[in-house]
Amino acid sequence: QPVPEAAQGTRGSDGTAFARPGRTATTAAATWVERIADLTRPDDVVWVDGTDAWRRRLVDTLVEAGTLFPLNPELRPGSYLARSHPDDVARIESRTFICSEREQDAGPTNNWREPATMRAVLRGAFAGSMHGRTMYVVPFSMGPVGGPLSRLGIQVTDSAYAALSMLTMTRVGPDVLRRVADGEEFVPAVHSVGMPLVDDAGEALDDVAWPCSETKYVVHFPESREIWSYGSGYGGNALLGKKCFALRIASAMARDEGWLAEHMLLVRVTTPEGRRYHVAAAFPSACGKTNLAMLRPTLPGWQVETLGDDIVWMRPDADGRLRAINPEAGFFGVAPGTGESTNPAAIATLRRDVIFTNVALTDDGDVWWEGLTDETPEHLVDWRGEDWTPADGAAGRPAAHPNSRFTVAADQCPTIADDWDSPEGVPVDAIVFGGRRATNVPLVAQAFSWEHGVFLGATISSERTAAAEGTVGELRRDPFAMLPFAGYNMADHWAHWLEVGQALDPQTRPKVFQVNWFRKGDDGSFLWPGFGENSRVVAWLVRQVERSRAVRLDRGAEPSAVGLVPLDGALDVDGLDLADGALDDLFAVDVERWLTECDLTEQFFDTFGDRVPAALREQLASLRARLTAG
Ligand code: GTP
Ligand code: SPV
Ligand code: MN
Repeated sequence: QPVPEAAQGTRGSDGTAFARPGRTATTAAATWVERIADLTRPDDVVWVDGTDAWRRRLVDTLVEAGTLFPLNPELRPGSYLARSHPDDVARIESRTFICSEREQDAGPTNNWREPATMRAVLRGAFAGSMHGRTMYVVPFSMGPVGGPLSRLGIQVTDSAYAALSMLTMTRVGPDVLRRVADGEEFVPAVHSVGMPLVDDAGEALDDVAWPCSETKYVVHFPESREIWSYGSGYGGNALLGKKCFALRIASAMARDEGWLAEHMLLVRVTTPEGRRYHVAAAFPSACGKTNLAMLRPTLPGWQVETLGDDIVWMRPDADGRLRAINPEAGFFGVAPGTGESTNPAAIATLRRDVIFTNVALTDDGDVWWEGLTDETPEHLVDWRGEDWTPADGAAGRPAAHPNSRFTVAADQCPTIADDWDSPEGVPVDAIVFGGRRATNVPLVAQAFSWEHGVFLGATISSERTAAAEGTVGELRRDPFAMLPFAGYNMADHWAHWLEVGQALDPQTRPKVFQVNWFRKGDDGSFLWPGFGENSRVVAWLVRQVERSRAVRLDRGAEPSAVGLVPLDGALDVDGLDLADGALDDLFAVDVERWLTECDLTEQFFDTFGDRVPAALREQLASLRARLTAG
């Protein structure tokens, strides 16, 4: 198929570049790219079409710049290590903005700026910000190209690392290029590391391996569906298809169009009888999505296949079923804690063709991080590029940054479902909300109703992790695991969930559950072994779905104050080596603590004023009534 006219002159046929979109560049995409180039003044503009030649070219550029270090090809073929600037290691929530026209539409959980004011600030920041650099134009698709739930975006970036990562995390290819050239709608996303290579006097400046700026902005205009990110090269700040588009902008689109964009993993569970169910689960950042997505069941006969590990787009179909796709094409997963015993599927995924960022380097040119192996190497180069020995670890300096990550194609995962990229997606049978809670929240509970399920999602609180700046361990509300990712008022998000529930057939509407792998005993250790053993919980909740559809006729649950919990014996703990009393402790409901939790929930709801749906206030009242009745 010939390249459309509008794309000619913007892209060399050999994949090489040239200065500016040519005279035939008349599409909205080309006009927009030209406008951004006029503002940011890169030395050249190149359209990236995702071919292998492009991948190689970006890798070569990054190796030469010292951004990527090639790993030992015998141990880790096709793989590279990047070390970020030590101040550019995670999402920066304090610099993330939702610039809706009205402040109340961003809501109390988002940083809001008046759009015109923010636009002026951005114009100042981006003016000349790419001077001396190449601007890569990366047209991408979230979701299979042309699929009914899929959307296009274009990221322009002066970071070859971001461009290369986008090739793995999203779909980039000549087909996408053709679509944007044909005038198909796209979300424009501008990214600059904010470190031009020419100063105001026109003098050339030295480049560094990881360019970034002290000043950072991650800005969203939900009404005009635009993204502007400045100053950071790391993860969700810079790979704009991910949190910026697929969650913040997409959640605003989804509100307007009757679908859902969520911070969820997606798996297919097959029972020993061969029946298949699909489970979507929302946990806050670094709370176990990738691990559950790649679960290897310890329960005999059960199978789990991976569909997605971070983001799910879901829409009610014509039959009133909720259909879900994973809009991404790769995993940007947490390295620390990923090992053969915890997540063997991830370890197998990482054998080749991986970009590792901020992990440690071994003396034989391979990677290492805390939790990869039981034994700690005697010598490493740590994530900052400094010599490291176990004594440093003992002194509280981890070899890998706690938010170090791997970037890898989804289809390298041995547990990936054959049809993981089917455009129509899969029907969702169960929705799970989780968090990291040392106390209170039981191992698993089922919501009494869709409304109760929305209440469980709305009231998630979780201990903070290293995925974003902030104090690790501090308990905070993270409703729907979307606190940092909602593109509109969180209370409206709850109302939207209630509404989407109405559009679903009650017979097949997903059952909703809450889980907590992180409850601790008095001695401070986890009560539940987690990881592969989580299959026991997954099996129970799938059986509950079967019971709701009369596939099974036995009883599996009994009511507690906080939800339906497994009847004695219904949760299979055969062969599990639990501490004495651990099972009781995992489900214990401490009424006093829960009533305190209710007070905190009321305070939390009050921050949203009258936008909190009445149904959720009613759920809170019912919870209190159940707690005091018991
Ligand atoms: P993001 O990519 O930040 O959205 O995170 P994620 O939810 O995909 O987190 P991930 O699965 O990478 O888990 C992060 C951390 O949680 C790792 O250190 C894991 O070892 C730990 N973890 C995951 N599952 C379990 C579990 O079942 N039990 C315990 N104790 N830890 C777990
Ligand atoms: C998260 O923080 O939830 C992530 C990593 O998945 S990032 O892409 O940086 O947002
Ligand atoms: Mn995430």
